[in-house]
Amino acid sequence: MIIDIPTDLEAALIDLPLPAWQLDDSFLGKPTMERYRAELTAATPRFEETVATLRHALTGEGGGYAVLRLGNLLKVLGTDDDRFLRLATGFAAEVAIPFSPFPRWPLWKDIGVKVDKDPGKSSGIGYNAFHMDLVNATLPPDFTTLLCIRPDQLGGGLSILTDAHAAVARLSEGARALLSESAYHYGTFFDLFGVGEECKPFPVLDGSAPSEGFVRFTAKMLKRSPLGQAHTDAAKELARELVCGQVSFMLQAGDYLIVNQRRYLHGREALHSGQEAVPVADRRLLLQLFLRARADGGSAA
Ligand SMILES: O=C(O)CCC(=O)C(=O)O
Ligand SMILES: [Fe+2]
Repeated sequence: MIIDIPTDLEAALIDLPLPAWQLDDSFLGKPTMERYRAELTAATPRFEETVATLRHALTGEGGGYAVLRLGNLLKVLGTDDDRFLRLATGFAAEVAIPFSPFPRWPLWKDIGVKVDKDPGKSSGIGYNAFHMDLVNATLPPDFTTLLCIRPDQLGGGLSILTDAHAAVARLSEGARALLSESAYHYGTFFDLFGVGEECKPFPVLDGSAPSEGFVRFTAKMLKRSPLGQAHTDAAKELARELVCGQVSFMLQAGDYLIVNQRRYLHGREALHSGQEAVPVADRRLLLQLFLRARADGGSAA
């Protein structure tokens, strides 16, 4: 779902003096969240309206992801300082608590374009297959968010999304049974914060009621993790269904994609060929931020 910011809200946000954020153990600090909320809600009643729409798109019936259009704000505020990022952080904090699972990284993590990296991975140039972020943690982030600063100027890198539970519902009984076994593993787990322990091996389906819980899946494990034949086949069946149900769209500069990881999986189409010729400073750039749901599921800062 696409959410535009009403013009009068945009105007009110541009001049808002949000202070630099403070972290508390890798989580956005409570004083920062309270201050951002106070400033944002005082600026205009339209803020709370937009936030209500956003929450509904992410957690309401049939929902699971949203794109908040912040392009005009990006255009006016630029990226020379953090003013634009503070506003995005303010919106994010209304959904859940921003945090960084990588203690040595800043709160917002750069996803640029590296032509010599594994193409299927985060800042690679290839197809980044359907996955959830931090799939091998016992407590993956409830939301993953991607703020587009620059799209691929050559026209590639579409974002792809798919309803994970809908795909599971279309599987055969046999595939579902195999995916419920602790037979899957992916990736390394090193120096992470706020996401629990390493989960290895893990079941893709954890036995919670249909449409609840994570579908702990990454199609990348089909290539990168050795699995038995039956479990591989079941995972391939799921991967096919995920692709059948996919939507894809191009994030524009300033678009802020928020994904509820308990409902949707995400990925990216390959960037357009010819990235080598694009100066690094002009290449696609996303900023990634993770969110942890509040214990009451609500919005109290
Ligand atoms: O490049 C993208 O659009 C998505 C990247 C991604 O999903 C990730 O880094 O986890
Ligand atoms: Fe991802």
